[in-house]
Amino acid sequence: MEPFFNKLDLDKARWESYDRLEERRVKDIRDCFKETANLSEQQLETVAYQVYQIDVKPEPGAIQHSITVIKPGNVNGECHMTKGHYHANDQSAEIYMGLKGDGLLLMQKGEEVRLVEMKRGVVAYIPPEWAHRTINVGDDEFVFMSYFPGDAGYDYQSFLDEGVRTRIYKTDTGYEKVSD
Ligand code: S6P
Ligand code: ZN
Repeated sequence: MEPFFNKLDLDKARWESYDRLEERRVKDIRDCFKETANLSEQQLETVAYQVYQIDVKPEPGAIQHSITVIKPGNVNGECHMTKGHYHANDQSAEIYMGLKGDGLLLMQKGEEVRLVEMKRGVVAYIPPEWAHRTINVGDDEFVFMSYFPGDAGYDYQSFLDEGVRTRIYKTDTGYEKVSD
């Protein structure tokens, strides 16, 4: 393949161009939240997050890179978050870099949980075999960039089946962690 580049607008925390935009609405990720009874149609249609993807072939040795934007908001108090996943190729690590806003990176491996506050400039390393999810705990959008192996893949079901050990709720002064 040919070398290529894309420009990152550091002020807007967005690519200037990208190949694909994936949007997930609350209705697409409702199983991630603890309490989902009585959600309005408007809330179900709300966009929780977007992934701006640069397409690279999903091959060993390649490096995928994308920008995720989590919109501010909550579902019955629980902050907007990504679905979260293990990598299907469980030997794949990943790097996240905070670009804008206030987020948390939650990593989980069996009973163990780690949380990293992902402000602008924080670079976090997700080792192989740790599930990972990001959460917007601020009042503005939370944006981060990810770099991961071409053949990492996604295993959403294992994380969903295992269940999350820590839930993050909005408070007047920030957020609180609740063990599940
Ligand atoms: C991919 C990487 C991110 C997420 C994105 C959305 O390995 O971790 O690009 O795909 O943040 O999260 P999720 O859990 O819906 O894929
Ligand atoms: Zn990942």
